[in-house]
This record gives sequence, C-alpha cells and structure tokens, in this order.
Amino acid sequence: MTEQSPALDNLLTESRTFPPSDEFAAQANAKADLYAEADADREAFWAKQAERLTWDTKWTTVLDWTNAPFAKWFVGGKLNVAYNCVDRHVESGHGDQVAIHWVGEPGDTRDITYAELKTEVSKAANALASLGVTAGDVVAIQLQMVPEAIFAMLACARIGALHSVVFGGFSPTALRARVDDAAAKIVITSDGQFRRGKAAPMKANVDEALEGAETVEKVIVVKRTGDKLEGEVPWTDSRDLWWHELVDGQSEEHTPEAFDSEHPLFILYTSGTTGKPKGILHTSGGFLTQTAYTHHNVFDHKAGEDVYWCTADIGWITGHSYIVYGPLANRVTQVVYEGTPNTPHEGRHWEIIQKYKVSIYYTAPTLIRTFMKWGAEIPEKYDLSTLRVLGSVGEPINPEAWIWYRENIGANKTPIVDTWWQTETGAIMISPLPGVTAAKPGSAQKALPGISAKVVDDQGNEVGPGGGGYLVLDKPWPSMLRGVWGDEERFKETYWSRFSEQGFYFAGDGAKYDNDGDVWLLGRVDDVMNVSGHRISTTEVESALVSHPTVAEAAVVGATDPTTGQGIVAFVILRGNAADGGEAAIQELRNHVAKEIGPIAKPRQIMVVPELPKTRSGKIMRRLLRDVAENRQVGDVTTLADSSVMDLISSGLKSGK
Ligand code: 6R9
Repeated sequence: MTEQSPALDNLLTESRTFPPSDEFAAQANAKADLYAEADADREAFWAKQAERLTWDTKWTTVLDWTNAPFAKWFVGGKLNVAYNCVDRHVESGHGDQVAIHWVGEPGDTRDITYAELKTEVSKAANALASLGVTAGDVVAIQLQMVPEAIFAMLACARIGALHSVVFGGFSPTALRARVDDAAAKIVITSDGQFRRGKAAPMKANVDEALEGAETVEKVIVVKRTGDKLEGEVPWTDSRDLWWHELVDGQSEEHTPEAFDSEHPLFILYTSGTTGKPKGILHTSGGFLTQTAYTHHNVFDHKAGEDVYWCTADIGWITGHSYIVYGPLANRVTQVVYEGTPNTPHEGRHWEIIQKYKVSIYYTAPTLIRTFMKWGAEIPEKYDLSTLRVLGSVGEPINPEAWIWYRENIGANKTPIVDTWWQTETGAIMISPLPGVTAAKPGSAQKALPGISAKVVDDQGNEVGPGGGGYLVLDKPWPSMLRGVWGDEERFKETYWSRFSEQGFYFAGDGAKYDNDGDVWLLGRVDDVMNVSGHRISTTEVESALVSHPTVAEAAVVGATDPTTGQGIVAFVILRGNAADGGEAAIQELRNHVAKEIGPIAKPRQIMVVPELPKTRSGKIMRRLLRDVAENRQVGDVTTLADSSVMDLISSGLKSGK
C-alpha cells in the first residue's frame, strides 16, 4: 500500500461536515436524485447529458467499448466544438453577454462578448486555414493568459486542428520535445509576458526551442509586451508572423465544419513515471459533454447570472476543461486573469472578485495555503459577498486550508467542492455536489453521477469501509483519454495493465474509504510528485540533474511542503573530479534543472551525498530518502544492499558535507 505522509494522516481524523443550506439546495442545478438516475441507466444518462450540446448529426450509439481500452462515445455523431462554445450563444440571442472579463497583470482590461469572441475565433480560424492548417494538423501554443490563447485554441477546434498547449513556464528544451513528439506545424506564442511587474521574453525562448525543428512551418507571435520588453524580438522573416498582421485582416465569417464525435480535439502533455512526458489525447463529443455536465452541476453554474473564475493556467488541463471548453459550452461569463496573485499586491484576487462580482471561484490548495500565509486581514478588506460556490483542485486539500477557505473567503456559508480528476480523465470525476452533499473538509467524497470509482487492494478487490488502497475507475466515462500520442503500448501499460484482469483504469493515486464510504485521496503512488498542483516526475528531474557534467547520480523525492503540497528534494552524487558541492555548485544545479524543464521543476533543496540507498536489485529506495527530506527517523533499512548507506548519508548531512 501507499505510504502516507503525516500531513495526510491527520486529514483522516477530520469529522466535521457541512451540509448545504436549505436555500442553496433548493436552487441547486443538481439534486440528489441525479445519482439514482445515472445508476438506473448510465448510457441513457450520458445521452441526456450530451443533449446539452448542439449536434450537427446525432449519434447512433452512446458508447462503443468493444475495443477497450479505446473508447468511442456518441458514435456516429458530428459536431463542431467551437460552434458549441461560441456561435450558438450568439444565435440564441446572447451575443452581447460578456464571455470573458480579461484582466491584464499591469491593470489593462478587456471585456469580450460572445459576438466579439465569435469574430475573433472566426478570424483566427481563417488565419490558420490561410497558412494551410487543416483538420488533423497539430498547432503548438505557448502563451500566457491572454485572450489570444483562448481564441487560438477555439480556432484550432473550429477547423479540426489539434492544439498542444505548452505551459508558458516550460523551458525551450521541454517545448521542443513536445513540438517534435506531435510534429507541430505551427507554433503560437507572444513577444514577451508580464511577470511580477516585469516584461520577460517568450519569443526568444521559442526561437531557442525551434532551432532546427523541421516540422514547424510558421510561428505566430502575439504582441503583448511591445516596447516594455528590453532588447529586440528575434525574428525569422520567412517563418514568423505577427498575430495582429495575420489575423486582423481576415474575414469575420467562418463556417464551422462538423467533425466526428471522436475527432481529436487536443493533446496535452503530462508527466508520467518515466522521464518522457506523455501526450494525452482527448477527442470532441465526449470531452465536451462531460466538461459541460460537470461545470453545470459541480459549480452550480447559472448562465447569464453567475460570474465564474477558474484561476488555472491554460497550460494545464484545468485551464482546458474549466476555462475554455466546459464553461464556454455553458455560456459562462468568466474572469481570465493574466498575472500572479500578488502583483501588484496580495489582495489582487479579492479586488478582482469584488470588481466583477465573481460568484464561483475555483482554485488550488497551494494558493489557498499561500493566502493563509499572507493573512486573513487581506481578503477581509474586500467585498466577497457575491461568492456562492468555492472549488479546489490539483491535490488533496488539508482540512485546515479547507476551513480557512470557507471561513475567510466563503463567509462561513458557501459550499466547497473538492474536485478530484486528472489530465487523463479530462473532466471532474469525484466531487461533492454543492446542493446535495454534506461536505467533509479534506475528502473529495463521491464519484459524480454517471462516474464509477473504487478503492481496491493489490489484487483489485474493493476494500471495505475504513480500508485503503488504489483508486481505480471501473467504468468508461465520456471525457476519458483516448490514448497517449503515438504510443499505444504506453497507454495500455500505464493505465490498463495494473488491473488488466478486471479492466480497471489505474489512476496512480492512493485512496481510502472512511466509514461512510466517502473517498479520501492520499497522493500519488507512483514516482510522480505534485508541486503546487503540478505533476512532475522524479525521473524527469533526475535525468535533468544527471545531464549536468558534475553529477554522477541523482535521486529525487517529493517531500511534504506546507505551501506547495510537495517540494522537490534531490540527492546527488557528484563526479569524482567535480566541484566540492558548495553553495554555488548547488545553485548552478538548481538553475540547470530550471533550464532543462522549467522553473516549476527547480528542486527546493539539493543534498550532496556520498551514496544512494539501493535495494539488491539496484532500485533506489525513495522512501528512505523521503524520511531524510522530511526530517524523520529513517525507516526500515533491511532490504538495502548496504544498510550502512543511510548512516553515511545522515552523518554526511549533519556535518554539513
Ligand atoms: C486536474 C489535475 C492529477 C493529479 C491526480 C492527483 C492530484 C488532483 C485532486 C488531487 C486530491 C484532489 N489531484 N485533484 N488529489 N484531491 N481534488 O490536477 O490534473 O495535473 O493531471 O493532476 O493531481 O494526484 O492524480 P493533473
């Protein structure tokens, strides 16, 4: 079974519950009978959810699971995803409704109505088509949170091209690996981005990434920082185009073509247990159905009334599913914010909530803990009374943070939805329903209506109340991944081989039932760390470290961190002739990892050690290193090939070597 960290242990002793108020329950989108309805006939239930969308051709079969684990949902159906997120709202008379209240970091703002969104997306679609982009092509997007990022994604969807969004903080090396893996034809980026009040280059990094990249024909550059950016924007005349020059002159008319329900919508890379990120593939009809369904029910979203804000970045799945697709399909009015939460001051989020009267706010535990650190007196200064639903995603939320969130942001009354899901699941899977569930701080509680999840032991048998094991999904769901880009074997191996006999999807998370049968997520059981809600594999960081000339060997663990959930702690053995492991050398290694992967992967701490603890078969025992990283008594060392290694490590560290 999974090793529990102390922080998670105390989470299981939480016993308070918070039922919704009668008032909230009465007006809620989701009522308790949704569970029974879904249980009675799952496929009929999902067919009904798919009716939220506008289909060009209706499907003939709800689910084809004959070629498991490759699912097909709404087989034979045809739709255009961008039409569903944009045009149909204009056609139904809501063209003047604001789709996006965009807030730039320096304070500039832009309100974009659905009519304007339709124009922008149509022009961008025409622009891509003019460059020869057609259905099935891959467009890589590395952009900060500017409206063009959303226009670009929807423009791809509109013409049937796949987008592959690469988080803006990823290094040139990481971008290049993703561009090559998917053979991207176009890259969309910006000149620079505002970060904590400063303009930092983007295009220069993209150029570095694309040196010699053979598949890339054009690079489209959104002008964002302009003359605020120091130095020239590097430019290749034959390849580079300014977004405004390319897009502005395009026709505002674009007829969306209907694509098959299973037409690929996007690829999004995520860390797995090996060093190479996996391109998770999502398709159209099922993905949009489940993101729209969950956005409606989990956030209790009311079109035309609510103002919604999901603080994720579009570089992650949360941004795809809960900024772009689900919300826009549901005719949301939402805030999109470009910057960091403490620029120019630590009340920025609350100021934005007050200004736009945000009613639904969806963020990550790491940020909630940061807000806690900054102090409750900051949100106190703002009017947050419009908030009526709060959400959390990305990692287990500790009860303390949950309670703080409810008391200080939610006026002690808003329901909190702790939503468990993954890049691979595409949409929320386990979560309370805000008008139904008596919420328990720290638990994601129950699979949503239409979804089936179980906690099982090593043999795949469901554990009883109070029991712990692995989280599995035992029935296919509409927004499930359809594969790993270009690697069928890896798809089967990673997700479907662990419980192949039972045909369960293995999520990679440890979980536990409490005595009421509610699910508590306990963190990853594989070598994937969760830092501020971002998945980073230990192997990825290890290979970045050993690619540095001074490093002979490296082992990386995720150690419990009060703010970021986990922090990256690396143990390195330096080469014989290498530097002494002093401050400067360590700093260089940290920077090296940032350069190889991105600043989010920078180890919190690097310890130089003489040896690493290994089993007789040569496997690094990360459990023991985690003990050291978390300042605990080192656990059982009997399976080590050389049991004195841990003494060597501990004494070396104590003497500061
Ligand atoms: C949406 C997203 C997925 C991993 C997942 C799990 C962790 C996400 C959680 C949670 C406990 C929650 N995770 N939400 N753990 N409670 N509410 O975060 O996708 O970036 O792919 O990460 O995040 O470990 O397996 P992704």
